[in-house]
Order: sequence, then C-alpha cells, then structure tokens
Amino acid sequence: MGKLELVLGDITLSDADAIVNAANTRLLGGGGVDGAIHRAAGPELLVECRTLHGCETGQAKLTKGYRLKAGYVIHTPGPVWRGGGCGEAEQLSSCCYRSCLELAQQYGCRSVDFPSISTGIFGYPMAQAATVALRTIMDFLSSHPLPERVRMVLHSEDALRVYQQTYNMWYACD
Ligand code: AR6
Repeated sequence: MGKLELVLGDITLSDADAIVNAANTRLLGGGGVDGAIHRAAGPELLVECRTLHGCETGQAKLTKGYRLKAGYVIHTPGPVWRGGGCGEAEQLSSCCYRSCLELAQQYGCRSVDFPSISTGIFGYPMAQAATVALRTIMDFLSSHPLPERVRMVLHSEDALRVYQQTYNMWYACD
C-alpha cells in the first residue's frame, strides 16, 4: 500500500510527479496557492489552462508543470465553505481528492503532493477538511497501486499540527 506523509512546506518547490492546485472553476489563476503555482510555473501554465475552458467544483484537470520541478499540475476547484450543510464534505472528498488521485493514477504518477484544498480563501475549517482529506487519501491508497506516495504539504505549523492530530486520531493504531 502507498504511504501518506504530512510535511510542512511550500508546494511550489515540490519534486513530486504531480502537484495539486487548489484552483477555482475558471482555472485562470487566482490568489493563495493557485497564484503561487502560476508564478512558479511561468506564463505557459496559464496558456494551457485557457485551453481547458474551466472545471466544475470537485472535478480535476491536468496540465504540464512547465518551470516547476513537478511534471504535472492537477487543478481542482474545491468547495466554498457555506456552513457544512451544502454537500461540502462530499465535494471535497469524492470529488476533489478522489478525482485528483484518479487522474494521477491515469498518468502513471508515483508521487502526488496536495495542499490543504479549500482551507484558505474558500474558508473550509481546517480540522474538518483534514478528516475528509486523510480519509479519502487513505481509502484510495489502500485499494490502488498508484500513487505510491502522497504528501500533504501544509503551509503553516498550525495546519501541520491539525493534520497530525487528525491522523493520530484515526490511523495511529493501524
Ligand atoms: N504551499 C502549500 N500550501 C499553501 C501555499 C503553498 N505555497 N500557499 C497557500 N497554501 P487557498 P482555497 C495553503 O486560499 O481555500 C485562489 O484564489 C493555505 O494556507 O490557496 O482552496 C483560487 O484561485 C491553505 O491552507 O485555496 C480560488 O479562487 C491552502 O493552501 C481560491 O483561492 C488552500 O488555500 C481557492 O481557495
């Protein structure tokens, strides 16, 4: 079974086969991690993104990584947090994380790095997002040969702590 790692870092520096971008439905760049990925990848990324004609929330589309070390960028618009009663968990889980992992597998990626989707500008509470993210990734790894390694690249000590606590709560005894 593939392994999951929780690390502190900047996903634009990742050397994974693919990194995930917490995008919006237009796929034309934005703030947060999306802006950082576009700046690091260079303008060619936006040129390719324009050919994709957007992406629905919870779906995923793949581009090349251009100036990034990562070979591919998998773009997924996460759900905007509206209090939790509007299907946000389902969209974040079966749609975002799962769609990205399926696409990564399809392209033969052995390693995939994720940011914590929806937990910045889109306002998803970190602990609830961590539960959904870790459960979806662990389920996928236990039933698919690829990817062999998934990393959650957390951008702050606080985020890392929340993900570690969530992991320990659900999986530490496995
Ligand atoms: N590496 C890893 N994680 C990061 C980085 C980085 N370089 N920069 C920020 N994060 P956000 P969202 C974390 O707001 O909530 C954009 O405008 C950040 O601390 O980037 O899904 C898009 O175009 C947070 O925990 O994405 C959309 O319009 C997490 O990444 C909208 O924001 C996600 O924060 C998407 O909002």
